[in-house]
Amino acid sequence: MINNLPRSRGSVRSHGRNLLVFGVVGAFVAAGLVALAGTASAATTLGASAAERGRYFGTAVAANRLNESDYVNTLNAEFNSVTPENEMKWDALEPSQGSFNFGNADRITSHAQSRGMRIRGHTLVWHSQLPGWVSGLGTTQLRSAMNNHITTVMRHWQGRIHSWDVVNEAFQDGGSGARRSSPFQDRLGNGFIEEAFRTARAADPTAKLCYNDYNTDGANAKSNAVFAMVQDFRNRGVPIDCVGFQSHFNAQSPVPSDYRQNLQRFANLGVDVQITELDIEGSGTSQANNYRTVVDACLAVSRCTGITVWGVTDKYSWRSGGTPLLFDGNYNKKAAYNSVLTALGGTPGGGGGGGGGGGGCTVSYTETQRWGDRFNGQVTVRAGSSAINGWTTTVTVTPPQQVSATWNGSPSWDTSGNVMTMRPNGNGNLAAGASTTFGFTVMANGTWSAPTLGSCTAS
Ligand code: G2I
Repeated sequence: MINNLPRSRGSVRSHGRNLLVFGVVGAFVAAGLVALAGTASAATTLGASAAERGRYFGTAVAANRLNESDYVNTLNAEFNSVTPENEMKWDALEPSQGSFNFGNADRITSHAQSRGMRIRGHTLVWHSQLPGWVSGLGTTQLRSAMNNHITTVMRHWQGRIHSWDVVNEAFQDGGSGARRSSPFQDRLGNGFIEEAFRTARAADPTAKLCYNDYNTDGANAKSNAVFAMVQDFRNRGVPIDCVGFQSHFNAQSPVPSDYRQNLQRFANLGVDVQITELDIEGSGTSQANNYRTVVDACLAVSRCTGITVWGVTDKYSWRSGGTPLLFDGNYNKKAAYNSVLTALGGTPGGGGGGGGGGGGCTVSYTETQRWGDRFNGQVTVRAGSSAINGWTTTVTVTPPQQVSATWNGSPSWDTSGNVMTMRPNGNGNLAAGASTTFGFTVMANGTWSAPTLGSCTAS
C-alpha cells in the first residue's frame, strides 16, 4: 500500500508508574498519536522529537557542504530526513540527453542512508534548472525525454526515496489559477502532469508521489487550482500520494492565517501533506512564533507526515540575508530552534551520563506504535540490586530494516548499520531497581521482525 497513515494501530499504553514521572503523555494523546507513554524524559533533538510524534524532521542538504564538520555534525545530530537542495534537479542529473550524473546526489543519499535518515527526492519535472537541450525538443521527443528522465532517475534510487516531488511549481502565481508556461506545458499540454505521475508510479511503486509548490500555503487562486487538480486525480485514479507545501515565508508572504485549514482540506482528499521547504525570514521571538505556528499546524493534521526546512544554517540559505533558518551562521541554535523543538514536544538540553559505579542491569523491549511503513520501539533499562551510574546495550535490526531516529539515548553504529549501541543521554544514573527508557523508530522496509537486544552492561 502506498498511502500509509501515521496512525496508531495499537492500544493506548498507560502505566501509572510512568505517568508519575512523565506528565506530558496527555499532549501526545491530544494529538491523536500515542507515542511513548513510558518515556522518562522528552527528546532533545528535532528529528527525535518529531519521530515521537510520528513525523520526520528534515533539511535541504548541499553535497558540497558535507566536508564541513560543523555542518555534518548539526545535520547528523538534529535531522532524520534530507532533501538534496539542487543535486537531483534535471540540470544536475541529465545535463546532456541520455547522459546521467548521479555523483553529487549519491553523496547525499549515501550519507543519509548510512545514518538511517529518510530521503525526499526533489524534483523530477520542473521548468527551472532545466538544461537547454530539453527546451529544444519537439513534442514527441519531449514526451519520451520526460518519461525517460523520470524512469531512469527513480530506478537509480528505487526503494530508497520515501517521497518524490514528481512535478514542481506547474501553476502560475496570481489570480488566474492557470498553468505556468514551460516546455512541458506548452508542448504536452495539461496532461503532462498526469503522465509524469503515471510514469513515476511505474518506475518506483514504493515511493510516495508528491506535487510540490509555493504560494499554495493558504487558500488562494493558485492553491485552489492545485486542489482541483489533486481532487480530479483522486477521482480518476491518477496516482498521487502527497502534496508538498514549500512554505517560504517573509514579511511580504507571511504564514497565512488559514495555514492549518489549507493543509487539512488537501489531507481530506486522501493524500498526505508535507511541509517541504520551510524557511521564515526574521529573527528573535517573532520568527520563533511563526515557526511554532507552522509546526503546530502540521501536528494538528494527522496526514501531515513531516517537515523539511530549506537548509541547515542561515549562512548557506538561498536567501541568507533574511536569516530564515533554525541555526545561525555559527551553528548556534536560534530562538526559532527552541520554539520548534518545544512545539514538537522535545526539551532543549541533554548530554552527559556515565561514570563509575557497580551493580548489574537488565533490558526489555516493547513495540509502542506501528504505522504502515515503520514502528517505534522502546527499551526499558532497569538497574539491579544496586545503583548504577551508566549502562550500555545493543539493539540489532534485521536488514533491510533501518533505524531512522532515536531518543533518550546516545547511539553509535557498527559498520553494517544494523547494530546500534546505545548509551545514556543524561539518564545513566539509576537507583537500585529503578528504570529508564530509550526509544527508536525502525523503517520496516517490508520486514517486521522485532529487534534483538544485547545484554545490559552497567558501570
Ligand atoms: O528558490 C527556492 C526554492 C524554491 N522551490 C524549489 C527549490 O528547488 C528552490 O531551491 C533553490 C535552491 O535553494 C537554490 O540553491 O533553487 C535555486 C534555483 O532555482 C537554487 O539556486 C541555485 C542558483 O540559482 C545557481 O546559481 C547555483 O548554481 O543554486 C545553484 C547551485 O548552488
